[in-house]
Amino acid sequence: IIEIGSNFIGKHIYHFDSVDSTNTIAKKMAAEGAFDGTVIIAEEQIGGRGRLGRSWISPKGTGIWMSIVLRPNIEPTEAAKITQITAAAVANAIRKATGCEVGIKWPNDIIIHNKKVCGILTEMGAELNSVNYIIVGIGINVNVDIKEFPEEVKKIATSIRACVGKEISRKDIVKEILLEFQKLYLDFIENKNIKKSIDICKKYSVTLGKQVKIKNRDKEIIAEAIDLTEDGQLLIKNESGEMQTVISGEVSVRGI
Ligand code: BT5
Repeated sequence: IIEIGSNFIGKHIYHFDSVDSTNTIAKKMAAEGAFDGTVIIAEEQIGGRGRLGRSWISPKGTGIWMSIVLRPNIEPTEAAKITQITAAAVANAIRKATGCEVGIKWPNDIIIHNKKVCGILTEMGAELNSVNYIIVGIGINVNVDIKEFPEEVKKIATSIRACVGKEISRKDIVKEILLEFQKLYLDFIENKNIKKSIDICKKYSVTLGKQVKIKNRDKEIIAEAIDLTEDGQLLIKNESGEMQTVISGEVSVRGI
């Protein structure tokens, strides 16, 4: 347990050497009654996960691989809001701690110079219409050596070290993320909206105003990304000029 947490998010921090996936550990701990705000951090993940069964490369000692256990009193349909809160918190935190000008690619990527430096994986445990727990997983390439990545990931990934030009303390970044996340998350819990987070997501968005390709299951559409709704959904204008909202899915921004 490392002493970097605040009075709520990160009050209890569990630090592991090597795990399968911090999200899997967090789920298990949540099911066994872990406190709201518990944080799990690992030096290395052997089975780090992305969305839709994809894998997340998590080499030893150089990245931030962590998960936060949350127990909000919300409906399952609201879980996607947590991803937006997290993206806003991580973007703000990396900017503050490193000075790197990160952008947010809706819905779950933090990017630097058009390359992915962080991914977010939100998972949920729910019964009927109530959320039992939400796990938000955050993976950040801090001092990771991207040259060691497989060819297809190397092309799309970057690290904070590559941006700053030197090694950066992972602890400083974790600390900043937990503080930022707590601020934005409490605002959501107390005021029942995510306005502050959405404003940050809009400010740093690399998606808005661009042509995007949206893949959802078998369907694929080309559209223009117009705005984020107050719930954090993407508002798009499709090829026939109609506006519609997208809850989640694969979004590729043309040119990125
Ligand atoms: C994500 O999925 O971006 C969510 C990643 C969440 C990782 C964290 S680490 C702590 C916690 N525990 C876990 O097991 N997971 C969470 P997605 O949007 O599906 O993107 C996955 C894709 O990103 C892969 O298919 C690769 O192309 C690429 N990728 C894999 N590892 C990467 C890395 N380290 N840096 C940048 N891109 C990577």
